[in-house]
Amino acid sequence: MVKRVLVINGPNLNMLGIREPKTYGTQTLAEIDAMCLAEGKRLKLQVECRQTNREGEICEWIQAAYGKKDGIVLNPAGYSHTSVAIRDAISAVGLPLIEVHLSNIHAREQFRHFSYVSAVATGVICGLGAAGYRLALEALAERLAA
Ligand code: CA2
Repeated sequence: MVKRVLVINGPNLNMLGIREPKTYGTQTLAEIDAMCLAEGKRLKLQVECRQTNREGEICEWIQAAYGKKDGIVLNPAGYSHTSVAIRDAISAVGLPLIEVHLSNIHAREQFRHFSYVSAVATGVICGLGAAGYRLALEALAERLAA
C-alpha cells in the first residue's frame, strides 16, 4: 500500500521567495511543494501539500488526516511558538509527524526557541532550509516502511 503524507505549511509561508531571502531562502512555496511532490514520487509516497494562514484550519487538516493519511510534515511557522490547539490536534490523531523549520529557530530571537509542537512531534528538523522538507519525507518514508 502506498503511504500517504500531508505536508502543511502555516502562516506567511506563502510569502517565501518574495521577501526575507536571507532568513528563509530564495525558493517559493510553489517550488518547495514541487520538490516535495518529486521527492514523494522517488520515495513512493503519495504527497499532498497545503498552506494556510489560519490556526483553526491547521487543526482541522490534522484532525481530518486521521485514518486518511499515514504521516504529516508540518511547518507551523509562527504558530509553533503560540499554539496549544495545534499541539492538541497532533496529540489527538497520534500520526507520525515531522516538524520542519527553514531557519534555525534556536539561533534566532528567544521567543522562537520554544515550539509547542516539538514535544509531540516524532522529530524536528530546523535550519536546513527547503532541504528540511525533503529530509522529513525521507524520515517518514523510512519510518512508515518499518
Ligand atoms: O523557519 C521557519 O520555517 C519558521 O517556521 C518560519 C516562521 C517563523 O515564525 C518561525 O519562527 C520559523 C515565519 C514564516 C514567515 O515566512 C515568511 C516568508 C517570507 C517572507 C516573510 C515571512
